[in-house]
Amino acid sequence: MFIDQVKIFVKAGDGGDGCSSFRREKCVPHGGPDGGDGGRGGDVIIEASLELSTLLDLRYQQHYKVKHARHGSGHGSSGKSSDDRIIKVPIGTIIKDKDSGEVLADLVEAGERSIVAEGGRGGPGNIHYKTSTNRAPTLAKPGEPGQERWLSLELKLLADVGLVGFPNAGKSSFIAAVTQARPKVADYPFTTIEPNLGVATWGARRGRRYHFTIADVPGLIEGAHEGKGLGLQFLKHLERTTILLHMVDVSEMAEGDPVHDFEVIREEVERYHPEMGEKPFVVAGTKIDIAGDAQKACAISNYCKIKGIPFFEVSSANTQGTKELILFLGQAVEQNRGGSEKVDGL
Ligand SMILES: Nc1nc2c(ncn2[C@@H]2O[C@H](COP(=O)(O)OP(=O)(O)OP(=O)(O)O)[C@@H](O)[C@H]2O)c(=O)[nH]1
Ligand SMILES: [Mg+2]
Repeated sequence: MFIDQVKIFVKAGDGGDGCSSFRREKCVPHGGPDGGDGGRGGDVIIEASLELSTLLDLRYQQHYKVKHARHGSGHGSSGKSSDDRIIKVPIGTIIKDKDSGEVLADLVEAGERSIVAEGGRGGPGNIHYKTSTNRAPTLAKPGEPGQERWLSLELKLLADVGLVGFPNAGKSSFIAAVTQARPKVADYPFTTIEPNLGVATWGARRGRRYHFTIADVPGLIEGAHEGKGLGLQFLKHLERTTILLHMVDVSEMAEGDPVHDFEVIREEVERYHPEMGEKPFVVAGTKIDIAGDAQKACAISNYCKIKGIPFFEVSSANTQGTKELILFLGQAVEQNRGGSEKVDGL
């Protein structure tokens, strides 16, 4: 199950109390204060991990508490600090304080961490309070409490290219053809019910390979921006993409008119959020291997030419046209990243 929103409660460890005690040894009268400090409470830390793709685990476990640190003791012994608690989340997780709504962190790289609740400091023992005028202080301080709060976590996938199109347009087949991802592909609508990510390798320069990530989300239908179908829930995963790839079925047996199909989806994207409408986009006519007399392909190709929209014909079945499209997308992504060197296609 793909879960992209959860609320969790975090409580860092309380600091241990400082100890008030006096050295007692044979033949050492008035041994002086020897109460040690309390240990430090462990932090609660959230870390982005490549191994996770959903926040599902956090749905099952909602409370994360770190143990109280140990108190200080005699003979100047400090209490043991409690261990930090590390919660792993997928890359692309945005952490907010639930009450204030403040964004605490947006974890965009593997291994990136954020301390979301700080452990309490240990209280000093009476060993620290000896002065020339007070040689036998009884004062020792309690440990500070660990921070606690409710957090809301939201996953917004990080991908360079987002696939949009009607159900059955061939989106998952495309990601399967050009990346290592192996999503389910079938000839019925809404085969994909959760996003898939894949990495496409498109270029090379001086021994370095160039990649970009593609997000395949469930198919859209008319009214998606209002929540029809699975659209709304998943369109947000395309918010952080650089470029959208509209996929339109141009096969002989496709039911719709390709230009109409494209316009419907385009409108859904634009109505979802103005920023999504401003993203650069490309159109791909899919299933070109079974396009028959290519009437549909010509219709959408001419339409794109008039509108000045980049257009590609592809087949995920025999990979016709996929190399050109991947090169185009790779160059667009690289340009967006600020790369200025010439990268050769593979
Ligand atoms: N011949 C041929 N069939 C294709 C091609 N691409 C996809 N198909 C077929 O079209 C059907 C739908 O493909 P999917 O990749 O599942 O389509 P989708 O857009 O991911 O569909 P949803 O997940 O339901 O939104 C499947 O039966 C595929 O085998 C292609 O390039 N050539
Ligand atoms: Mg699919």
